[in-house]
Amino acid sequence: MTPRILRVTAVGLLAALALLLGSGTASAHARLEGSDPADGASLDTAPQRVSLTFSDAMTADFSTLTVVGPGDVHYETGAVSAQDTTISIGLLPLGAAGTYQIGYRVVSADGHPVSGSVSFTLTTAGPAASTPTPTGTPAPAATSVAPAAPSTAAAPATPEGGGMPVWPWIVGAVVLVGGGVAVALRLGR
Ligand SMILES: [Cu+2]
Repeated sequence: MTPRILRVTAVGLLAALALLLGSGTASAHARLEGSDPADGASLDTAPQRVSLTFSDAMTADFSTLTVVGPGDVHYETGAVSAQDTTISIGLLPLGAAGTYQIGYRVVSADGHPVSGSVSFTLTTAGPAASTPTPTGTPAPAATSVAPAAPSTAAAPATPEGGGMPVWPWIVGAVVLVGGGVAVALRLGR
């Protein structure tokens, strides 16, 4: 092996390493880092908007937010808006006191969908609770199945389990062995 080949193999090894290191960070899923209202918060005033902050920059495309209160009533209104790492949606006037669940489904920068929910408690009935609601009619059970999991049919999901390619390791091993041989040859001259 000539020094030129040695140099070429060294570049190859560095490229393989960069690919390995790079794939570790680039394929991280977006993580929920916070919300407003915070998960588990108790509020006596109804918020007019909810927002969620993630570990990655978010886009409104393919992001869905739902806010579901007592009786499986939805309160989200308007479109999801995104700014940097935060997505938010407006709320209709909240109704009964109780638990409200903020459900989200977003797509990570690496294309993987991420979903989950946080919840807050409204301790004082919101403005909408003062409007007369039908009483004495028990709500039919399970009219809406899984309200917190809206589907975005167009989410560009990439198959899970593709994982890290094996070939950079093979390239790296071959290059290491080749480099070792070349160094041994040079030293032996
Ligand atoms: Cu991912």
